[in-house]
Amino acid sequence: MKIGLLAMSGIRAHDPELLKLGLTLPGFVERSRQIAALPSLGLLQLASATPLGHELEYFEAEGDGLEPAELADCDLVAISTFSAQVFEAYAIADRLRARGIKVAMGGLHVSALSEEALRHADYVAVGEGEHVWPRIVEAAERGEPPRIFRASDEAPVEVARLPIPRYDLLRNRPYNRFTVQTTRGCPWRCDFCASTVMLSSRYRKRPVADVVRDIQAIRAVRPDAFLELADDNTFVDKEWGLSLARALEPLGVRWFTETDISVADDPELLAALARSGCRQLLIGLESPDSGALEGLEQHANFKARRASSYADDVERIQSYGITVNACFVLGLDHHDGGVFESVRRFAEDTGLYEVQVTYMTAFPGTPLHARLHREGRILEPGRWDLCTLFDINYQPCRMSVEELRSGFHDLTRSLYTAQAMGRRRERFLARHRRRGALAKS
Ligand code: B12
Repeated sequence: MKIGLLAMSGIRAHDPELLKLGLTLPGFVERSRQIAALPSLGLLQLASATPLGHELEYFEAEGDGLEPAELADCDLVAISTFSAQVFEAYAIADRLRARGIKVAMGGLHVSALSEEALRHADYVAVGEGEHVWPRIVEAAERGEPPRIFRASDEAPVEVARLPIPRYDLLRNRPYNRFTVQTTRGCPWRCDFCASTVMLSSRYRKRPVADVVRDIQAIRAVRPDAFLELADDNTFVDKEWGLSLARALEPLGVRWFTETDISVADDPELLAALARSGCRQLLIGLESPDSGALEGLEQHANFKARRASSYADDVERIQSYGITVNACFVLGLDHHDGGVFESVRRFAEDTGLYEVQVTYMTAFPGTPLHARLHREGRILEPGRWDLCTLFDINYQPCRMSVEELRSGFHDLTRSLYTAQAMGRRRERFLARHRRRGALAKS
């Protein structure tokens, strides 16, 4: 069969005022442009798990939600879904099926809402795809009727034995940033998290040698690639993190990842990360004050417990020359109108190199969605296209929707001006220089 792998890339947001703001604010646009250009690792991973004897091709959906015309030659098309683009994905699937092409869907959104997806796809995968995908390919070959395939019905996916994602399928495409996965899952249980904890509850690390092998495969396609680790929380195990950093150091790569604030506790790891080419750590602080974080992480109240040292932790990480991209979630249940100023002040006072603000978002399948739904606070149920992190689809507790929106717009305006960014970056550089001088003396 000819199998098409269809990625839905790009960034989604609907709020017209925010979009207009985004066009004029350099910081906002800079990061969006960079990350919009990432290929789908999930599909490349499936490609490497495809039974032999099939022809594979990687496609990107067009910016306007249309499918490339070449998909018409495929017998089976695999589509990877996030909530924000799922209606575009369903529309593409409907059109492909009308032409007699079989469609398989997987990914975070349809893993949470498989019955919904089965109205649009022949085969729907729930959970990690490596073991269900070969079954789907066989089902398509045999022309079997539509059904749901669950990872939980197969042997668990051993991350210690993942084959190299088929980065080679991207050879003729203009990507310069690539994703590599080093861990899956996260030990924490933040009520809003719609990331890989939705696919498997266990936290798993890959062998460092396999990560290096995957990076070599990327460099065979693009020697100067910038690497983004597609992890939720890379440095839960500091010892393993140290071995990863040491293995990356001789490769001379530049890279970025997501982790939690406890990375600040380990100076040896921070020094090794700096030497290994780690340019930035994205860390979900969520709110500058512990009160608003109470109960948000449901396993050990991790974030509320750490909040009092957030500022020192950020300073320490950045002093190693590693920039922090701190993420704040606006509109948590304890947030009132004062939160915008406290985020602005935190960013300014700590000299955060990068800051990301998003709205609290109820993704399907999360504890947050279940709770807001129970409380009748979802404004337009089923509007998954609003799950962009930049659109509001719930009734906040201590603000009106309008207060949340206008406070967010004002905060965006003040955080991403060239002056504000310049001040934060200057502070980061000064702190880093000071540390360098101390180290020399
Ligand atoms: C890289 C990334 C992106 C890239 C995606 C590139 C691409 N073309 O796919 C870019 C930068 C474009 C992106 C954009 C967005 N993203 Co993003 N992104 C990520 C990130 C960091 C890693 C995803 C990843 O590569 N995972 C690793 C792979 C191996 O896992 P996977 O994709 O889940 O695939 C496995 C299974 O799901 C399954 N599978 C997947 N697809 C299929 C298909 C079939 C047929 C089968 C059988 C199986 C299968 O098998 C795979 C292997 O096990 C995650 C956060 C994280 N740390 O996970 C956020 C994340 C996925 N993004 C998120 C969001 C919200 C967005 C945006 C909406 C942001 C915005 N406002 O624009 C947009 C959505 C744009 C869009 N097109 O839909 C959310 C999604 C939540 C949700 N449930 O929908 C996440 C979880 C982050 C978060 N804040 O919680 N993102």
